[in-house]
Amino acid sequence: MRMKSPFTTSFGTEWNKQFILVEARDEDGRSGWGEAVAMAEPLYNEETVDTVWILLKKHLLPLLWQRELNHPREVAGWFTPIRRNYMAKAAVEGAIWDLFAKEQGIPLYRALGGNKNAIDVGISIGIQKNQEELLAVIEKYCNEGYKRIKIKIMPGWDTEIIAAVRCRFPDILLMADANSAYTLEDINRLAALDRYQLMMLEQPLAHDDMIDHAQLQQQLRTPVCLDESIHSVEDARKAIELGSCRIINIKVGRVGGLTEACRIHDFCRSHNVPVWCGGMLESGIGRAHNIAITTLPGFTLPGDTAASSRYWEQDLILPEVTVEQGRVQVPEEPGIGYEPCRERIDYHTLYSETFRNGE
Ligand code: OSB
Ligand code: MG
Repeated sequence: MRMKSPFTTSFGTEWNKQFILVEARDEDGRSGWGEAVAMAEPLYNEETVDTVWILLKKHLLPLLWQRELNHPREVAGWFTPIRRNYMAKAAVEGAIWDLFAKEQGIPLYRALGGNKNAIDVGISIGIQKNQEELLAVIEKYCNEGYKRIKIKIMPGWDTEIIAAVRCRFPDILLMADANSAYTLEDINRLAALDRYQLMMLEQPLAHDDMIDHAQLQQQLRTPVCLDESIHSVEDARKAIELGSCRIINIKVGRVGGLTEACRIHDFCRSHNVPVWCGGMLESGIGRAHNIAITTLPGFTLPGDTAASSRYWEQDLILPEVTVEQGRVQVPEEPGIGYEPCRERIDYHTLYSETFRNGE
């Protein structure tokens, strides 16, 4: 799916989003849907659209056929012997969670233990051509009501940009995401950001690091938030114990699914660490899952779940996700609560394959 505008981060630019959807069907003809958020290139993490396909076909789906499934929470355990490949696991598990909620006749957010009828959302803004364009884009999204502005930073697009944004918008909730573009050698440059009242600085250091982040956090007043470094509740525990961050970004795909996302939420909540839901430029299907998980009470900070129209001319779900005054209403229909549109999905589908229990 072509995005309305390119999205640039410290690791690259995304124009055409390629992704895999998983549809889980039961004997009664109901469907549950999941989205694999891995990108075409292994730049955010090591997974790609191609690796997800192989994992699904050769390793994950065969595990599902081996036992009788009673509850979606069992799936994560069955997948545990398979190392990493979190986004592939999450896509299958998400489809099963949606199907389960539909079979129970309850919204997915209720099945997960959520309790909000609306969620606060912010927006993530990619690196722009120049400062003026960034300021214009921020103004537009502030006017649309988004509750928090996140800007992407990298060496050469950081201190001066943040200073300019802060000068122009003194009161907005503002944060910056570096997607691992810095090292501890940049510590003075990063510490200089303390004067701009950022809500947090997201994943400044290496994608797989917690040690250097702990050292950085010790020297920053600004809270560090980990994104790429967190794949499990064990990772969250270690990060909190080490002091590597004060906030955690939970992405359902990055942690292997909704069950693990709930566990991380529970752990952080009991340790008074605020969490929020990140995004991966999802279609409406992944977006619906993000909305559901954000209804858990520990998601106290606005996430990156923006409106469908921020990304797509036409999303894959009906109705599309809309944002009013920085809030998304949580649907009460069973499952993800948005209807995947077969016609639109078929239009974009390059390849599909059906796998049946027993084959
Ligand atoms: O680091 O949060 C990130 C998009 C792609 C890959 C990584 C990230 C992002 C975003 C965009 O920040 C979030 C969204 O609007 O979906
Ligand atoms: Mg991030």
